[in-house]
Amino acid sequence: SSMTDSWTGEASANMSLDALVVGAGISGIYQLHRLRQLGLDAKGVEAGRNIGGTWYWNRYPGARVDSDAALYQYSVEGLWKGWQFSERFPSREEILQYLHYVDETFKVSQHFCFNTRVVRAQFNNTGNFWEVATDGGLTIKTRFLVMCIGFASKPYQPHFKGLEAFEGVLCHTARWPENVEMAGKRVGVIGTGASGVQVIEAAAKVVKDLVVFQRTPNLAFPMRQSMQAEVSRSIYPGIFEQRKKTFGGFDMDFIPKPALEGAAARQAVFDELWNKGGLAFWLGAYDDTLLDDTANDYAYAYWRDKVRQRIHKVELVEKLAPTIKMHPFGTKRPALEQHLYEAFNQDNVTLVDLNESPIDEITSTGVRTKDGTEYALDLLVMATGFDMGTGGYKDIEIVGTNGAVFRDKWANGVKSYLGMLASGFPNMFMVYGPHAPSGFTNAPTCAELQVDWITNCIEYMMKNSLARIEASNKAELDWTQRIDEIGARGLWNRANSWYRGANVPGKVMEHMFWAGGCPSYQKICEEVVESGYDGIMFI
Ligand code: N01
Repeated sequence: SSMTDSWTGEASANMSLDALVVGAGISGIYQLHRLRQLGLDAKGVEAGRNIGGTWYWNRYPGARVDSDAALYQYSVEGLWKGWQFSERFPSREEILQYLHYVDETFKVSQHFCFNTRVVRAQFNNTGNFWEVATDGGLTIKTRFLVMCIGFASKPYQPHFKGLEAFEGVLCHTARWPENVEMAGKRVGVIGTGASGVQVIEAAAKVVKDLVVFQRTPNLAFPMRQSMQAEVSRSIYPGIFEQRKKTFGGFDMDFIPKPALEGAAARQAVFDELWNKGGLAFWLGAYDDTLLDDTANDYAYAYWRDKVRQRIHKVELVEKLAPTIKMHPFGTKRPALEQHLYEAFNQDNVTLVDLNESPIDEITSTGVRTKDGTEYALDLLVMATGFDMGTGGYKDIEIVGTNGAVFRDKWANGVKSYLGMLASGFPNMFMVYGPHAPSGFTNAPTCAELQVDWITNCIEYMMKNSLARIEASNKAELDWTQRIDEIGARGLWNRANSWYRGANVPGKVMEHMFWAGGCPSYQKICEEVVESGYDGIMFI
């Protein structure tokens, strides 16, 4: 599975593929495997130098997953039977090892052209194929174009005044250079999302000084990391079944009771969820937590009081765990922490509250805030997240029927059918992107759900000699409206989260993902097939 024996894109000028997969992450690996299994002439392109997607790019120290290991893998029998993660929440390095292990079976990396970015794709309206151009000058004709670029492929970095003047090392968590070490350095971190939390924990152990620039505290949960003994293989089929039946595609689900059930019972339930660790306190909580403000307050108060016990610098208590929640609990994707609050207790760690004193300017030597304080830094880490959902798509010039450009189609908001198809852009599929459960679940769960659907759809087309698939305008409008309605049900609207595009200034504020849970999403996708592909036009 090394890149040396991979497809290099030769002879692509005359190449006519059945399918081209864009992206060699968790969905792209599985998608290419499934299409080749069908006997299609399918290949892939990937901007990175190797497989891994998110796990290839996000090489900041401390990167690890927030799903239990058993859930964070493909449910393919031949794979899980032979693999064992060493930790409950595996590290980036071990996930990459896993993906290379997968590749020994799927053998897809040899069909990916690495170090190659798709810059343009134009649909040929009479021939019903895509003509794809890459940054390296390849052109590839393909019947189907399957976008497996995920929802976090485009990093977001705010434009601070003076950024180019900084003489130290500047790096985004998702573009960490290979030779940058934090040990002994003066390190600044802007952003306290999941990436920020992990890099802060890793930095606090080794740096000389750490300065964290915080705008919003992370309502993080204890990860409760542990080494994993050999897991009995007999539990896996059950776990994968459960994954299909729960909101987030995890092995837990909301408690079908209101949090108002009574203080004593609630305390016991909260204690249990808290002790379980991981995302249990979120996806295993009372089912009104994300819908009802009072229920939400109970969860927040429990979290706040737990966390406060660990904060020893009095001046940080209100900043890290405020008395009153600043947004409803759980309406931003929670991060998992291992020793975040202990890190803030260290003498060499400083928290700068950007609400009190925003960043005024980046200087040649560090960061200056509005109150005039200068923080001297050797390394400035941007843990500022991603242009979620749409960013990766907008970077590519995708031209559909009648010259329509995809980024224009989405300029005023995402429009799709099932998050997989778009009207005006025939024969293009999207995996793990906007309008799907993506942001609420994890990659293997969502990828399997969508990739299996897409593969079955393409198989159906082959069997029926169909050359072209396209979502109808009406189906797309209905789906988009449904995404909005379901998003509007909960407390989501009250948080400036990437779920709603709020993290990137100027971006359309909208519900970007299907907030109805994995089972309902899967059911709808199945019903579409059973109805004879309702809302979809074939030629
Ligand atoms: O990005 P984020 P992320 N000035 O958008 C701050 C997955 N993931 O890379 O909250 C100052 O969450 C911003 O502040 P605020 C996971 O799904 C998973 O951390 O907007 N600060 C925020 O604190 C996750 O949710 C794992 O006020 C600015 C931070 O930057 C998703 O990826 C690990 C700013 C961005 O946080 C994204 O996480 C890592 C500005 N101008 C990622 N602009 C695990 O599995 C933004 N910020 C554990």
